[in-house]
Amino acid sequence: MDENPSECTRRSLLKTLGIGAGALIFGNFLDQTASAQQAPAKRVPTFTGPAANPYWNSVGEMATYPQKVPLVLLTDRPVQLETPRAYFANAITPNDAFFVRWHLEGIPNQVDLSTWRLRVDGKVNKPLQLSFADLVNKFRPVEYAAVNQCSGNSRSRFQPRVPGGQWGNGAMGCARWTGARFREILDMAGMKSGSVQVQLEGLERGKGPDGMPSNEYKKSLDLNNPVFDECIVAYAMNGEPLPMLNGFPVRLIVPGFFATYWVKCLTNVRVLDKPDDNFWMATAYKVPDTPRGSTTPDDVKAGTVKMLPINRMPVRSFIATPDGSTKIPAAMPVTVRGVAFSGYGKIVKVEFSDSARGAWREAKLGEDLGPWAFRAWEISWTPARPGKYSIAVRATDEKGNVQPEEGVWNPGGYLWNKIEREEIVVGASA
Ligand SMILES: Nc1nc2c(c(=O)[nH]1)N[C@H]1C(S)=C(S)[C@@H](COP(=O)(O)O)O[C@H]1N2
Ligand SMILES: [Mo]
Repeated sequence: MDENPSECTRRSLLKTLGIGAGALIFGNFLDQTASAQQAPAKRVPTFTGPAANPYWNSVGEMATYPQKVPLVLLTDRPVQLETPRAYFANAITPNDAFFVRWHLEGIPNQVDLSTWRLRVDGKVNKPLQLSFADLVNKFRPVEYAAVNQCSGNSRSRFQPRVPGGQWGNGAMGCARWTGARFREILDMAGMKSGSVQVQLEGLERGKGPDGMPSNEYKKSLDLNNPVFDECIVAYAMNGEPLPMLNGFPVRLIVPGFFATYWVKCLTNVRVLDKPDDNFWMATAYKVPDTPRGSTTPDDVKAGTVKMLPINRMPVRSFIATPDGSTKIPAAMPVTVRGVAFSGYGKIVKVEFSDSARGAWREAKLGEDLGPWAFRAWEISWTPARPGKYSIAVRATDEKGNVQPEEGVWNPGGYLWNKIEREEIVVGASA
């Protein structure tokens, strides 16, 4: 973990934000493009053809939102956008291609930093109101790369199907996050004894999903969970201000944990002396307390399944390329590329196979960006003869967790991590 991001990044960030120059307003530039909430999304034609793989981004429409390249549109109220597959050939996902997911319809499209504050209250000795400049200047900056993955990533694979956004594999991304240690902020406020959780809330309001609350999205973290000391309140993403849609001005980073806790546009931090029982903690984002969080519709109906708040992300790996859109001739080497990650620690091995019955070969791992980041990998593959190949990868993490062949099932559509096979057609040699 890099404790000393270059001063240069910080200085340029403060410059970008106009801090020091007296102009503390940021976000107005969105007015010149479109507001995520008021302007209709610009629609561009879908990519179709051989690249349309049933296991990836098969939703039919692309949309452009402020500060974003065209992304796969799941829903526009609330905004849910998926990152196209090709971006997962690299360990870092660019800000403008990073997926987007909100629960409420009324999301902020600008934030005035001259009045915005991060409030810390509840069971504390000294409530705080920190400005953006306070966060940047009063705390030692911490920087690390970490994967943000939606709990429902790959939900469209579930059989029987479950309600919720029918994501392909693109509800994930990895960025370098820079920010202040959450623990240090809470130490400044001084938590009272008997505190058990810290609740997080962002700036958005408005209608929630059908049957779910409006005007609030609140998540809480256990103070005694070791992840607590790893959390940062991030004010930079890949060395830049966070895009509005990804939580400008600050969001919480909870490395190794699913994104539901990574609260965006964070503005209220409340120390609690009893466990949070709001809908988003007590009802939503719960997983069965069973191996791999898997159960059956019958057991759910019988009401016998004990549920727990979702937490760490199981080990996963993905092939970004080839994706079936380019012709692959036999007897020619192809470089297969992708990423792997685990919420339980560093990736130690990625293996590739080109047949459902075939042996696994070890891929070459790319740069190590730390335990919570995507680990890029690549391998050279030479399909000997024309025909159909079933290609797949599987990753192993430092705890010895390896991706299994079997899927999971739970009512929320969470924790998908099985090995995914893909059919590739190889043509006659050139
Ligand atoms: N304020 C706020 N933060 C939020 C959410 C939200 O609805 N509101 N959704 C969470 C969920 S479920 C996901 S998947 C991630 C999505 O992060 P992204 O939009 O930056 O990709 O944000 C998390 N943080
Ligand atoms: Mo999510």
